[in-house]
Amino acid sequence: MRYIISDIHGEYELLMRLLESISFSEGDVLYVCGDMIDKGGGSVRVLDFLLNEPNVRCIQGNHELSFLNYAEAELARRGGDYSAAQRHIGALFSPRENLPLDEQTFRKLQSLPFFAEEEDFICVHAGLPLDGDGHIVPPSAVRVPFIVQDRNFMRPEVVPRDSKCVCFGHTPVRFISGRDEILAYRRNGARGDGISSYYKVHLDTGVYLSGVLGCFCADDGRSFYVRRQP
Ligand SMILES: [Mn+2]
Repeated sequence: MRYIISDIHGEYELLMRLLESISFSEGDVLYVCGDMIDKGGGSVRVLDFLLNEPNVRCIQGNHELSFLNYAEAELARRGGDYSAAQRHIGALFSPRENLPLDEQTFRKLQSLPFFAEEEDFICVHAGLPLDGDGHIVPPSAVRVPFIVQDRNFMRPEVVPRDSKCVCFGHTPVRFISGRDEILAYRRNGARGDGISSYYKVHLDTGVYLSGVLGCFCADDGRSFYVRRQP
């Protein structure tokens, strides 16, 4: 099965519990719509896991983009010597975690794309612009700041008229629906269960506010959640 998630924000334990709850295994693929890091206490472990797992496809969100801007400046200040910069780079994450981000994982993070596209869906972090006919502008033609920071695409009245579903996060769904649940916009007259039966899927359950982390199955349209234990 193909699963899609967004805005994990350093919640390593919740991510592990979520993958366990869906019995995530070799035959599955997980798509991650950015903002894997910051806020929660497990950013390094989240990156170590996601970027080194063969069946996980990640894209950058605004948090990865700004982390890399800072980290690349630290690196340049030390003549590109990663081991000299590593302590300063690690200090960007929660000090409680206190784990080094290894260079190989850092290089993988630097090379992450800003969108992932499949036959039936496109993943971006925040959104895509629509043209005058309500079709999405192809992600390869959209500027990076827009794709990771947009706040228009999340509005319920913005409905892309394309055959591919657009999956995104960035803004907690609760600010739209009042609920900490994935918001999937079903196509008028859609019959199937797969993701092509949806216009767009808003995935950010605002885990740092709600304690809820969820993912969406692109093949059967089901949502799965885990909750932080009190
Ligand atoms: Mn974001």
